[in-house]
Amino acid sequence: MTLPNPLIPGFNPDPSIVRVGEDYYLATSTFEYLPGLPIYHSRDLVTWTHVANVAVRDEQLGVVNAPTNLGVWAPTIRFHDGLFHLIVTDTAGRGTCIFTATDPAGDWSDGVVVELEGIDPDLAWDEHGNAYVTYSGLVLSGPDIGTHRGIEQILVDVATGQVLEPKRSLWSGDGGMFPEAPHLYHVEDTWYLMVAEGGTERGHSISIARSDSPRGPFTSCPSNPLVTARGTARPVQCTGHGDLFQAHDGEWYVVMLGTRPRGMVRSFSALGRETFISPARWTADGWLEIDPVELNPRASFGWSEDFDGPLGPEWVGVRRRPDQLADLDSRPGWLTLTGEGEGMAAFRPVFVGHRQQHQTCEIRAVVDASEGVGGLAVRYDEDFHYEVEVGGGRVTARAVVPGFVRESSVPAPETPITLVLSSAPPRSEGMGHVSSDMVSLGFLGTDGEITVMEEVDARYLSNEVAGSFTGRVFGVYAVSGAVAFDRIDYRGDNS
Ligand code: 6LW
Repeated sequence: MTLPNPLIPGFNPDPSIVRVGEDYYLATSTFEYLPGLPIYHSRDLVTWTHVANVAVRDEQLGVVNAPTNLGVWAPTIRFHDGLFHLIVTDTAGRGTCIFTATDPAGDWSDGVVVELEGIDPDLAWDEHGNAYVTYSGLVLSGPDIGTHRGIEQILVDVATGQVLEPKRSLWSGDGGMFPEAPHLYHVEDTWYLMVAEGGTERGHSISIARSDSPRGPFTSCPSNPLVTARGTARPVQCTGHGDLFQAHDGEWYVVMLGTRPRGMVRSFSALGRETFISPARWTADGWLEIDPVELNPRASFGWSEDFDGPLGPEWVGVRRRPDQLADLDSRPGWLTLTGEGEGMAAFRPVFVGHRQQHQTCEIRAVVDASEGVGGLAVRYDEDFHYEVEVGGGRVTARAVVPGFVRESSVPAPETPITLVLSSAPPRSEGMGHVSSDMVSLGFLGTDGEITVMEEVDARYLSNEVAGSFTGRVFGVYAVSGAVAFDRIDYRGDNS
């Protein structure tokens, strides 16, 4: 495996990929974050650029009131008849929608709704142009909420979203719980149905079946599961929710989600579910093989944002887009956020964030809070967040998990002030460390040295504890008044 793995670090679960010529486009889930549905682009599978987001307008998604964990789940991106299609479930808003674009790096349509009761919709066409939506029949509302009806399929008119025939049930894996993430592939004369089963946690796996028809009946592969990390000590766990594609050199791969838990046996995944890749191949008897996922982290990298121009597509907000919050004009070269009276516990915080991409990293933010209160935070959701805040001439370090707040405060040395938030493995003692990492909260003193105010066990900001389907997002926020940020510097090691 010469490709970097994670392929796309940071919370990027439920990946779907499509190749057109030598261009690869990949989309992942975004839940309650906006803009929704990132589009990553590559021409070599190594370098990936976040080129756009599908949902950049209010009317495209109903995420503004989405509870944590809901929102936008599991897209499928495909190309047909000269048009890119992305089908996805807006679980607490519009339901299942099909968005289209002529250029995935450009504007996407407002989306048409497909009436179905389920998640993880796939889109595939047969040689007659019939469009099949194959999905996981999880009931998300009403008296049957939580019922799992297995893998189901309908025929749709992709232009209108109209369902053209009653749903049918298909093969739903080999008995694992939560058969999900179905994808249909037509390879030579055979139709393959690939699914995830076992649940997206440590029991996750990928299975496949085949048929002469996209409608089935499907025969299960005797060597299922094709990939799983369950019961292993592999550094990449929870592998599943895969999408198969053929590279322009003819090689086959599967992108899928995985986690990189750290700590002793229990171990905790700070970054959430990330996008991984693994080579695949067809066997002589017409089945697929997928290699176990190998960890191959990129070399250390960092970046700086000086707010001298528009924010890039990688910046996210919570149930609101950054462009609805960020003022880049009042003080050129600075990002000004205006607080609304609540901090990071708000359902819709005044927060502009970025996915944490490394297990070990340091983030610095230069802040002028002379006219307000605000700071630098890392969040899992509104109940699990750690932050270092400045206002009223004082710096406050705060760690919040349900039912507990740890906080300390000291006079602020100067204005503007450089706030520092870092994540590092705990110092190993005895049998090594139980937690994933320690988060340090502090600021740069006038002597250029970092004053660490609090060093907090951060296992609680993980998808094993916080429970969110997302991952750590750090960023800057305002509580009250106008808070100006001159720059953010991010540095991660090769973790
Ligand atoms: C996704 C589904 C899943 O739609 O979680 O647990 C959902 N499995 O495949 C969100 O990632």
